[in-house]
Amino acid sequence: MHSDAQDCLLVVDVQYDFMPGGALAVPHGDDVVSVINRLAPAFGHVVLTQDWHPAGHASFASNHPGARPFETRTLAYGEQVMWPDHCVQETHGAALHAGLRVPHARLTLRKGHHAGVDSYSAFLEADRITPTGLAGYLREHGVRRIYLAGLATDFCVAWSALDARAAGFDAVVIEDACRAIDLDGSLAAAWRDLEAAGVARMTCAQVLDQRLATRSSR
Ligand code: VGL
Ligand code: ZN
Repeated sequence: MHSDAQDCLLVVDVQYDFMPGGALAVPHGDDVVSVINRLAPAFGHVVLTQDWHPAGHASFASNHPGARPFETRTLAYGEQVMWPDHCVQETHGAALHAGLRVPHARLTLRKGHHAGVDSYSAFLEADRITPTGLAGYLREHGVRRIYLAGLATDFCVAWSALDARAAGFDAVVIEDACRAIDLDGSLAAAWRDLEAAGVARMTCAQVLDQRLATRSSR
């Protein structure tokens, strides 16, 4: 028996630095805001994530002599894309988009706060060892299925969905509620990995139809 209380909408990194004109702009990143605003009222449980880096963060090209943005370097924990400085703690770029209408969001989980380790995933940092605590939080609330929306499809959304599956949750990526960076084929690779991991892919309309149908049959 599945109940609405077992579902959670995870809204990933809807922050100004990922919007057009931002420090790490995702093409059409601002389009997700209205889609998420349509989805959110259909969920009783909403969690937001916020990329939240200290100024000296290891994922910033500016902190590695000679590194150019978007190239890959090998750090202590493995491969790391060198990003432009973005989502620095307490800057405007790190703020959540003011157009988001999710008053009932219960938790804003900040990630990427350890200076030496990135965290695309909302569950596990890039060292693949350090948990964020989100899996425990969701389990304690009885959540079994996670719907994902936000930015960017091929980085933080995909890694979060894959780690959700690995942690034993069902996961659904709402494709039109996300936008991608698409670096060297990363978007196609992400969809391949998601499908292989058993992550479902739905549209906003499908999710809303499904949830209306479940509610009216109860
Ligand atoms: C993200 C790159 C670096 C994301 C965050 O939210 O997808 N991508 N930091
Ligand atoms: Zn980041």
